[in-house]
Amino acid sequence: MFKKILIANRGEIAVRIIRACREMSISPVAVYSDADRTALHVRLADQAVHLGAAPSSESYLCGDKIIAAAKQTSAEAIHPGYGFLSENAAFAEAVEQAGLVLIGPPAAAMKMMGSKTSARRAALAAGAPVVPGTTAPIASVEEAINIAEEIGYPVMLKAASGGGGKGMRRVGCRDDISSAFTMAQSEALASFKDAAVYLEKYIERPRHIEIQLMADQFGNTVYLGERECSLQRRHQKVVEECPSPVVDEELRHRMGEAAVKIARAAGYVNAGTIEFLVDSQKNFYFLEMNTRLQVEHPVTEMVTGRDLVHEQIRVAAGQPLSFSQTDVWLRGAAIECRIYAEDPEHNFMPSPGLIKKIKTPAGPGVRDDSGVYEGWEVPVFYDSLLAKFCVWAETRALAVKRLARALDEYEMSGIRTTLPFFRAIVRNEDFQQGNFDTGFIDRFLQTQNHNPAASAADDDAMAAQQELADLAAIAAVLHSKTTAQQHRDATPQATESRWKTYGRMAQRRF
Ligand code: MV4
Repeated sequence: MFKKILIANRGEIAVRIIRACREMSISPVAVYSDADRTALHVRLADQAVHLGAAPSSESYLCGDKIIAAAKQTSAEAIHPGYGFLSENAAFAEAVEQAGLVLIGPPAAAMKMMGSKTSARRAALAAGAPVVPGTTAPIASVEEAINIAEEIGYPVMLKAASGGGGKGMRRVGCRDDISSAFTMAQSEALASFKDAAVYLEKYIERPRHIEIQLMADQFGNTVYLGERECSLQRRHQKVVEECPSPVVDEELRHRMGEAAVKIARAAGYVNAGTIEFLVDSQKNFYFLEMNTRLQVEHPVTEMVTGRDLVHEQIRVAAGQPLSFSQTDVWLRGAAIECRIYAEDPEHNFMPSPGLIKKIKTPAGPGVRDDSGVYEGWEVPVFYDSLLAKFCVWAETRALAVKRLARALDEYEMSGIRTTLPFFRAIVRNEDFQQGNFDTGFIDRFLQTQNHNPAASAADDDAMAAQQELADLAAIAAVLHSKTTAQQHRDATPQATESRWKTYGRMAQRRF
């Protein structure tokens, strides 16, 4: 087993991996940027190596600096977490070249799944159900029209190098395909430096359900149930759960077997996730594979009782998985809320700053994977995920009750967070019934009296802000000031008071 592991990440996931290291008597090494000198992951590690300036391009994305830090500290392995370099095949190869172990899949599997068209080919070759469409990029508008006629409208144009919703265009009829094709191509080029787009049949109001996999180097590939990830806002997950309210034993078995076949076809080792779209008739279709540990892995851990990070480390060290398929069963239900430093009253604008106070819920069945502490200033440079708050209970209905109770205990002040938004979601009857699809959050926000005109203006502003990533510090401040004013001008009073009601309800009780 490894004696020392370098964690090439920050925030809550770095803390999560440090905890696994401690439990396995492995010494954890942190890395950090200028903005993270006092971050929680740095405080908790045995050693910490400074990488560079605050922007990720100067720090957490610098593969060579990270490999040098591992060598310098005599770490034998690198855990990349999620995001940053976690799905970068060139980094995986460089780690191996340096004589170190990457705690993740082989570079070849990362490459195969990184291209959506080659992932679709792999899934088809494995005999898994795949969304009908092409397995190669589309060369011309004529070709797009011919294929769309064949599979039937509506269709979806997607970036071959994409994922996560960028460069994606729904096309309802033949008249719209030419301009959609041009726009999808230029968006794909701008976002992924690759203009290639392909075509899929559009699945109406799908649910997003994914299968968690673990594979070792001895050919054991095991599925650990599914996660329901349909609750997303702008292609970002906000609530995830295990199991899915719509998946029964039989469907779980079929989806699990399909996922294992795809992983085997890819020569997959370590933790991975197969994403499926599930339609209203419960047909499931392969969408893409994520070749990393995922943000929402804790709900799977709570329901299977398995520690995925322990298993990742074991497998990377050349040991077999500690369990087989027959050892995996699901008990109870777990739900996760992603607590972001964002203001739900103002279209989820980033809200970095000093955390004045934190009170974390406790009691039966709760887990808080946090990367922050009271008195720390949340930097503007990175994803604003502060903590993943999870509950477990014997049934989904009890987990929902427990979530409502625990969210009311949670206090975080000084910055705006998504906590009030979750307090509202958990009181929604359709959520309580498990009755939702990928369009639920948008519809929910509309019923909360959200002002569409104002939010469109915010969206444009947000896109502009992304391009100015290096000026984020200045942009975010100017931005929130101006849009806050816009909102005061444009938003009906009812919206704000609704959110505040949930906040006050929580505060009165404690
Ligand atoms: C789709 C789809 C419908 N049909 N593909 C969005 C993110 C990307 N990973 C895939 N996405 C979708 N692909 C076909 N053929 C609908 C979505 C989609 C979606 C998927 C999962 C979770 C939330 C979503 C929200 C809007 C659209």
